[in-house]
Amino acid sequence: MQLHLTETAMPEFTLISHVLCPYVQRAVITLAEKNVRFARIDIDLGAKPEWFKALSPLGKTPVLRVDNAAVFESSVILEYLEDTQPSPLHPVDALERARHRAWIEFASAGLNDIAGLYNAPDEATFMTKARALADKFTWAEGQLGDGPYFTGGPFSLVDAAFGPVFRYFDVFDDIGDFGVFASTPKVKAWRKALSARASVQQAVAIDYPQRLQAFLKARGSHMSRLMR
Ligand SMILES: N[C@@H](CCC(=O)N[C@@H](CS)C(=O)NCC(=O)O)C(=O)O
Repeated sequence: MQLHLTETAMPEFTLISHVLCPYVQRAVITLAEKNVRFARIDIDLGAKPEWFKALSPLGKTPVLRVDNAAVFESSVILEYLEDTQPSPLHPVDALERARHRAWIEFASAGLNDIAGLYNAPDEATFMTKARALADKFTWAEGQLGDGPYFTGGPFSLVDAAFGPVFRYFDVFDDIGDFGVFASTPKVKAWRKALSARASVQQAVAIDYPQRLQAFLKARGSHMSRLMR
């Protein structure tokens, strides 16, 4: 009887997603690290379904449906999962938690720079964005110890947020060396450790690199031209 009650009390999770979205990936990684079962629905953000527009106040992925409620904003989804699911990925100490939340925000700022990089219309703008990213990774370098992860040993939500940031560079590296990691050896090692983590690897489909390449080529940007 007790087991039956526990089972029926489990909420049903559906993650409304997009195949390339890095914010979706951080939620998928967190769900995997916490061993939470969920359904995933990938939508076309270029032609948003009516049901999605009705569900998502900002019209953005990810949205986590929890039974009939919709949780939006990836960092809020991460915090909700941390509050309700096993296998903690935040430190216990309040100040450390605050630091981790701040570095998740920092990862989001890095994602904005990455969008700026692949959308840059000309070389000058492109180089400015590459430098902004190099500066961000220099800041990250100062936070890292001996690794392999952000805090050293245990995988954290900060790692879940940075896995998708680094994944872009697996495709960018085939386009050129933009010097983004030139003076950050610890970040390079962190990137490598995250790319070997099963939850990070499995957050995207097998054809992700080809899909990202097609997306980048179609931007009409400086990076698109470098790809020809
Ligand atoms: N701050 C949001 C950002 C999410 C976001 O920008 N999602 C993009 C896809 S990666 C999106 O849905 N864009 C569609 C749009 O803005 O119309 C979060 O952390 O969840």
